Amino acid sequence: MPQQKFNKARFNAAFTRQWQHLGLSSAQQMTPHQAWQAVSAALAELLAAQPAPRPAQQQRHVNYLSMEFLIGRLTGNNLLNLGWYDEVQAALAEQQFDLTALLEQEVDPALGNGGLGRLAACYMDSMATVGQSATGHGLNYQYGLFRQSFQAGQQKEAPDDWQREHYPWFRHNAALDVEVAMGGRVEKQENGEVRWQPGFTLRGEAWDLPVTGYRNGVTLPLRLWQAVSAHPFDLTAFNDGHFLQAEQPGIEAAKLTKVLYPNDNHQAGKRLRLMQQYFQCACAVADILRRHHQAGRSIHSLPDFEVIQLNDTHPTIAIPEMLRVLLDEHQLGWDEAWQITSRLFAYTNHTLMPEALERWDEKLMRALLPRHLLIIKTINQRLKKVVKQRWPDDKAMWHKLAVIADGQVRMANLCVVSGFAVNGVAALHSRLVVSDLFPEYHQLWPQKFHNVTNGITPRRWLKQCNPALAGLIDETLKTEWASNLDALIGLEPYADDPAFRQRYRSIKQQNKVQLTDYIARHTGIIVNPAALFDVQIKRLHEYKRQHLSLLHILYCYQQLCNNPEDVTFTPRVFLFGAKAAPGYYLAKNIIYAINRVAEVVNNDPRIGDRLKVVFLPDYRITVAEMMIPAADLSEQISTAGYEASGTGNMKLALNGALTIGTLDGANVEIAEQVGEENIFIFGHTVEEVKALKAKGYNPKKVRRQNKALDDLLKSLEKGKFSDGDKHAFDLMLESLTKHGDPWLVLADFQPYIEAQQRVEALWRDPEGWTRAAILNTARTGMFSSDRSIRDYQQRIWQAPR
Ligand code: GL7
Repeated sequence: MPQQKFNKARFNAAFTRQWQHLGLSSAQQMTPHQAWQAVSAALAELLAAQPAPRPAQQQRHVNYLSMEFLIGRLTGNNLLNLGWYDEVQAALAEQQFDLTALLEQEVDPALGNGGLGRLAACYMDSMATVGQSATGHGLNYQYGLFRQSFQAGQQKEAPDDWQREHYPWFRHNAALDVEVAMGGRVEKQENGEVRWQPGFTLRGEAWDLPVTGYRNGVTLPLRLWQAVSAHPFDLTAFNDGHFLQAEQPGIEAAKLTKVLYPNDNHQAGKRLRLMQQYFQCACAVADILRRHHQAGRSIHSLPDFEVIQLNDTHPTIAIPEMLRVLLDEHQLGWDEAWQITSRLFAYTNHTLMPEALERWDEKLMRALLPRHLLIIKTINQRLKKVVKQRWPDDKAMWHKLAVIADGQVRMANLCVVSGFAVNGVAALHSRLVVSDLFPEYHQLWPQKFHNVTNGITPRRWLKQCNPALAGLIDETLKTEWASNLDALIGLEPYADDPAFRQRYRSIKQQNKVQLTDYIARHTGIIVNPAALFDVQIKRLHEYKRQHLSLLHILYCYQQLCNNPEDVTFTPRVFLFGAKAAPGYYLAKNIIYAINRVAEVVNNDPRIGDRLKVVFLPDYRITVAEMMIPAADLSEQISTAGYEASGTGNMKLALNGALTIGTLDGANVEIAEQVGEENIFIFGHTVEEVKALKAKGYNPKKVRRQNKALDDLLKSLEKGKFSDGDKHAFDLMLESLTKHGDPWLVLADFQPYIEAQQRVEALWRDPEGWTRAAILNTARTGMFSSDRSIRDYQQRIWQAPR
């Protein structure tokens, strides 16, 4: 489809209507925020004319189900994708508005926690860009991920009311509203059939955001479902005089999509969360079937036209919901319904960590979704036959593979058993999904298992966030690389061109100066933009090991304290951005420790600007967009085997930060791409981690044998960074020593320090460093999410034959 041309007259007319609606007599009377809204609403109106693509021959429509879409600010991104930025800027300048300043008015829609939610957003962008017919289905949370601030070094959380009701990009289409039932019980009828008598119903409203493809005229809907009461006012209760109760259902319904659960890689197991999951799935399934019926197609052909991609197990309940509709509403027999369902669903696994693999209490599920539980039981009984046939008399095996066991419903098992495809998110991770998580399922159905390595959209994560570098690439390659990231390989020869290196380096420098200003404004800390910017940005989690970096900071500090005149010391700024789940106390203790150490280091007059530690508060997409282009070093230091992929690692490498990392997740593939001389790999491998644990890992012994490490830990234990408080960092320190150091922080300490010394050696050679940085940009084209989407198309989404 050709990209619509920007129509200035239509834009101006739409913009004018916006301020007229406000009852103003001129555009200039708007506040900056109102002006941003007016621009966005005017653009949304122009976009509404852009049609969604039809599926190509043999292409299925993709329904991407995710409880999180961490989209970030939309207005600037849509302008860039449409190619209208300059024209809109000029049109607004005629009315004395500065577009760049207006775009700063937008609050991030933070409808996700971290990597998993951001991945869903990148995939929407790429599906639109490659012209894949698709709908994203998520939830329209009133409160996104909490806002973070620090008080005396401790994380404080505040609600994130992002004002969804005034968000100008939304379109509510009342024709798409659906009713969702929950609770109640199932009754056996005389003919033996079961009937679900739900306890209450809600209404789901479809709020669509437009996802624009890159200059191809495509817009896809990101459909965020919002719960409202189906029967806002109970008249009988009102007439009975129960005034307050009369409004009760409305209050309950609105609660449902009030807030995003702030956990990342961890299941909370709350009733309201299960309600959210089911609500989203029921809305999505109804919507998919509505479209299918409207196209005049038979229910049996559903999997020929539609595929449902489950982003983790959070939307698994869509599987029994689909079966329920087919069985109870379409009156199909089990085999027919199963035949349809089992060709529809594909599941992406994003983690191996047991605490993140969802299990729902059977009792809770019975209370909320009694009919669905019965359906899951039927799936389980049928599975039992298959397992018994393959492994006769092996009770342990059945216990392992069952969908329901020990009073719990195992959602990942349900996905593998009922879906036609399962994929991991990086090569190493997909291998571990087969070998460690589902080896027996793999024996039963090897053809179901795939890998699709994650990706990132080069539009937001290079073109938009790093315009200077994007400009240099444009000028050098003279080709459209933003929708063909493999073209970056054309930069390779320039790594040896001193003039190009000079320009590349000065762009990085400018980006660092900009970040330096931001840091000063938001934290008051003055950092030296010539220092090495060492960046770790991701959720705060023990397995990601921000505390390993903290030990390195202490190591550097010690070095300087011992030898304040050391002229060979590499000046560094350690930059962190991370939120901890509010109930994850150990993670919050790590934040506190970093902040307290920062306080001491940053204010030590002997140190000056050679060492600074900055924890930027409220890390979110907008902050990432500023930090990534300014990073020199990318910290990807998780315990091997635990970071399924990572995507920040890709964004940083693409923008010319060198990675220091373990052989974990997509780091492995980044190393393959950029070459081992352009990355700093260290630490125990997956096999070594397993072997060490098997033989009995003793962190105390590691500590005893490493004096420097012992000294650093002692300085924390003795209160050197906490005004003498010896217990300030107990949670963190006890995990490292008393509780066996489950993430092998101490085991990887020495290799990490040595890798950091290799970093410093290269940093002392600016030409060599820049060369490596350029090669990182040139060789990370495969991490475009366009490539990931094409992999999904070829490996998973093909219409069944
Ligand atoms: C995650 C993984 O931890 C992360 O490594 C991966 O990049 C991301 C997207 O696939 O998914 N899994 C998970 O549960 N969360 C993630 O970010 C929250």
